[in-house]
Amino acid sequence: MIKPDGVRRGLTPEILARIARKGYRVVGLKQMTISRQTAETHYGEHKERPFFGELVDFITGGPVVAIALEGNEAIAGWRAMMGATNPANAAPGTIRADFATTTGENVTHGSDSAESAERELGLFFAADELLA
Ligand code: RTP
Ligand code: MG
Repeated sequence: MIKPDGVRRGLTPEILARIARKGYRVVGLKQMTISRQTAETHYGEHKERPFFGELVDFITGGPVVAIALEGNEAIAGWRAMMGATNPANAAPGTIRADFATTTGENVTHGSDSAESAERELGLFFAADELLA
């Protein structure tokens, strides 16, 4: 997902270009505004954390671009392309190192396991919005 800060800053084409250059297949692509309820489900694992309210405010605060990617080891590979959660710790050349300065606004999200990818794809896409 391209988070609201990335969309607002006009980074969508840059990020889609990186995905294309990497060689992933985009099987779903949608610009949307996330409801509070969806955001709270999406980030449910963090609901006891002190930053949860801020995180939900942020992710619902403007349109995001939801992207369904397919490719060899795409979950780990996309997380590697994003870099560390805190941009200060992200390796040079990663999206967060190149385009972000704070953990709170770190431009992109990536599912962290096959289980979370399946859950999140179901949250953001209807079956007929995904290519076979
Ligand atoms: P994401 O879920 O957004 O792809 O990021 P991630 O796996 O790298 O990091 P995660 O631990 O899942 O945290 C989710 C998002 O919450 C915000 N966060 N803020 N203030 C803080 O200490 C803090 N820690 C995490 C970040 O925006 C992070 O991407
Ligand atoms: Mg996460």
